[in-house]
Amino acid sequence: MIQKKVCLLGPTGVGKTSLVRQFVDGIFSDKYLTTIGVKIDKKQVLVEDKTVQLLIWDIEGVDRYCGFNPRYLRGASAFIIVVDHTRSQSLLEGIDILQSARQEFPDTPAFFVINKTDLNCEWYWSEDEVSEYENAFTETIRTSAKTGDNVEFLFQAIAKVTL
Ligand SMILES: Nc1nc2c(ncn2[C@@H]2O[C@H](COP(=O)(O)OP(=O)(O)OP(=O)(O)O)[C@@H](O)[C@H]2O)c(=O)[nH]1
Ligand SMILES: [Mg+2]
Repeated sequence: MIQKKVCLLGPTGVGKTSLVRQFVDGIFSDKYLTTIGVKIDKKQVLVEDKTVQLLIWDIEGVDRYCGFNPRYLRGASAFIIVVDHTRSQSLLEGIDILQSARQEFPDTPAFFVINKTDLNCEWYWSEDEVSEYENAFTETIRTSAKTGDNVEFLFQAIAKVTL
């Protein structure tokens, strides 16, 4: 079977772990337990008659004080950079994270995931702002780990680019 490593990266608390839980176990919790280090999950997806085993590396959130360990990204077939659409600052942080990853891995496909779309917020980014940033990414997908909206679609799209 084909195995592909994909890495989830992003600021803290944007919903990386929740996206994995929703995709792998079909569950969502409102509780917030921050990830320390990295947690690896597996799930098989079917892409055009091929079974791909995704090894999903859920990496601890990046914040002002603490970057991410670039060694975690080694051998990844794709990156997923997650941001929170209710926190406009997280978009800028997401771009910084992409740039750091790109320094060492310039050619790895990177998906831009705008999560928590089930929540309303007063600080919606303008479409112009977002599209300016989107250009840096392979694809942009809006998700909700809570409702499950687009979660399956995201990992299917990821599996597809890794082949
Ligand atoms: N409403 C809503 N809440 C979400 C969603 N995704 C995550 N959350 C909540 O946001 C909080 C943080 O979620 P996590 O999945 O732990 O975030 P994380 O990015 O893994 O955080 P770190 O491991 O600290 O980097 C939790 O309270 C989740 O319940 C979503 O799509 N919608
Ligand atoms: Mg986490």
